[in-house]
This record gives sequence, C-alpha cells and structure tokens, in this order.
Amino acid sequence: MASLLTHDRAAASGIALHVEHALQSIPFIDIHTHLFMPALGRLGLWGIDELITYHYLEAELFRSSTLTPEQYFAMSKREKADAIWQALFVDNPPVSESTRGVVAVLQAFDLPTSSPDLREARAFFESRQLDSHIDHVLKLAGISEVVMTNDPLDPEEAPLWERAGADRRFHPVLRLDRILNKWPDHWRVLESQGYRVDAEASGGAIAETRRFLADWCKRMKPVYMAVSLPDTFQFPENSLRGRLLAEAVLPSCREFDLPLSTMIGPRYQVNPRLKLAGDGVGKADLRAVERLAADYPDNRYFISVLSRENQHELCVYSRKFANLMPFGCWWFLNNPSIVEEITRERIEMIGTSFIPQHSDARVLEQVVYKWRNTRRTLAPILTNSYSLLAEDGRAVTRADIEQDVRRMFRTNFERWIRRA
Ligand code: FIX
Ligand code: ZN
Repeated sequence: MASLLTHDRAAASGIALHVEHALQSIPFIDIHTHLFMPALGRLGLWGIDELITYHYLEAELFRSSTLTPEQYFAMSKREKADAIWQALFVDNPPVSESTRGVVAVLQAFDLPTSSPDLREARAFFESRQLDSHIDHVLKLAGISEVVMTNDPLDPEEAPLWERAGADRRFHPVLRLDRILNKWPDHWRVLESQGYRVDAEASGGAIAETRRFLADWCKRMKPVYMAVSLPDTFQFPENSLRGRLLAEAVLPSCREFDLPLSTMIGPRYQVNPRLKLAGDGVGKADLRAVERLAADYPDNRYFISVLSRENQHELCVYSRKFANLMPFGCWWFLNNPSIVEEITRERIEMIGTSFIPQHSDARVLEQVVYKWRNTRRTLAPILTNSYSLLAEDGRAVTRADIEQDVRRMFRTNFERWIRRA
C-alpha cells in the first residue's frame, strides 16, 4: 500500500482526504442510547414533536421564554413543541448545539428549516412507516446498530420482554439504576417478580438479586450491564449500593462474561421543576474507579464521566488499568469545544484504545445530527494526529487510518462485548 505521506507536509491534505473518507465510509456502532426497538412499542420516540421536546431543549426554553416549568409541563406534547419552536427557532436563531441539531435533521429530510410553524414537518413524519424509517435514519447517521437502555424494573417495559424478539439493529442493555441507586423504592418490584429480597438486602437477598440478574440476562441477552452513578459515588462503600455492586452485580457480570458500564457524575434533580431536564453535574472522586479496576481485575468496564474536570484523570486511570474502556463525551460534554479537548487528550495518552463517542439519543432522528457533529469534530483532530506522526517520521497509510477509525467506532466495543 503506497504510503500517503513520507515527510512532505504538502501531502498532509492527502491525510485529510483519507480521514474524511474513513469517517464517512465506515459504519459506526452507537454504544449508548435511549432508543428502543419497534418490538418495544410506544417506548421508542421519533418524529418532530419528540425531537423538539427533547429535555436538552426544554432546559434551554426557560431561558428564552416567560413560560414557567409548571405552565409548560401542563401543555400537550404539540403545545410544548410549538412553544419551543417559537422561542428557540423563530424568535431566536437556533445556534445552540441541540437547536442546530434539529435544524440538521430537518435539512437531512429536505424539510424547511425556518418555517413559522411545524405543519409541514408533522405531515412528513406522520407519513413515515417506522421500520423503513429506522433503516433510513441509521443509514443517514452512518451507524449500523444502536445499543439500548433497558430497565427490568420499569413497569411499562418489563412485561414487553416476555414476547420481544431480537432486532439486529438494536442491542439490549440491562440497566441497574433502580437496583443500585434506589433499592429502598424498588426492592418490592423484585419481590413481586418472585425474588425473596428485603429492604436491607440482607440474608439471601444478594443471592436472590443474582438470580434476578441471571434470569434477565437469559431473557434479554444484554451486551452489557449499565448504571448511572452520582458525583458522590464512593467505592468500596459499606452501603446498600456498595454491597449490591460488589456482591451481586460484579459477580454476575463475570458469570455472564459481560462488561459493566459505569457512567459517573450527575447531580440528579438539582432543579426538580425541570423534570428530566433537571439534572446537573458534579466532579466525582475517581478513586472509586481505581478500586473497581484494581480490586476486580476480572471485570471489564465501559466508563464515562460527566465532569469536564474528571476527563484527564480518567485518561491517566485508563493508562493504569487495561480493563477500563473510556467512552463518549457524555451529555453536557457533547459540544465541539469540549469534545475536541477530551478526544485530543485521549489520543495523546492512550492512542486509539477508547471509544470517542456515543449519541445518548432519546429520539430516533437525533442520531442523524449527533453523528454528523462527531464526524465533523473528529476529522481535524485525527488529521492533526496523523500529520504529526508523518512529520515525526512514520509514513501514514490509508489502511492505518481506516484501521484506527474502525477500532475506535467498532472493534473496541465488539472486543469488549466478545463479538470480535
Ligand atoms: O443516565 C443516562 O443514561 C443519561 O444519559 C440520561 O439520564 C440523561 O438524561 C441523558 O439522556 C443525557 O444525554
Ligand atoms: Zn444515557
């Protein structure tokens, strides 16, 4: 394979072209979303009213409207979307990351992007047949499959798994927040499903929780288990969460050879009036991650942290522990100015042994703009890395670049879930 570049900076443009081609031609895997396969019915959100009432936009609404949260949440879905469209797209240019994203989706479907109302967009999405629409959206986003977030204690979702079959486009994940973070509120749901547990998770409750996890692993066939943990998370810890994590979840992950995804850093409901949009962020104590990685070396982890101030620390821990797989620029970090900083320091410290991004999409069509933005932000970063390598004396080939892009957006994940 002819090398793209020996020591000639002028050929750096060749690198840029091949970075662009690799990013555009290699389908990515979206390793964390809140999307649902059609077999899970109404749980799956899609279409213009869901796009516009995304909780990121709800948070932005109240900064540009006189509406109070109480007035807004009393509205219908359409009234909410109309209010957000008026305030954030008509009265003001949609320059924020999340408002521009909706514009990008409209453009992707050749819909008007500056209408005074949503009539035409509504008519278009209402005309779509969901299954073929999903295929079209994944193709537009350049992703081959998405990973879901599935809650075995959600009273609406749990019963659907009795009949739900597999969908090659959607991979299940066993989400454990209600067990690990809210045991007192949810242990009775486990009990109602036939597991002998109690409020203190005492006696045989740990074994019964493992039986619950085993039954759901057999039913759901998850690709990993996952939990969101607050900025105050400590481990090890003599607490319900500390014991359930150490004695039930980590052993079950080893039993079923599954990674555990730990997403650490939200300060939940700092403003409850905003409901799902009410969460904030806090700097976490990553010594908890150090202990998870060091004391449970036979477990492997996907790990994402929400505070910008924790990112460099996570890179250092990833150099110390190969059972950590850093992923994504999560939530409040998913903005080009911060994605660039995080991605560059990751490449500088751990090469391409990480997963740069996930979408966290809650509405199907969001993957179109979230992945367009990722490719747009990653291109100059990767071009810079390869140009420096070439300048420092190592020829860079097209195959090198394609191997790295495939590694970051596919095989690092596939290896972790034992699919590669
Ligand atoms: O815990 C999570 O999976 C978070 O991503 C969500 O709770 C959060 O609301 C979100 O969607 C962020 O993008
Ligand atoms: Zn999420």
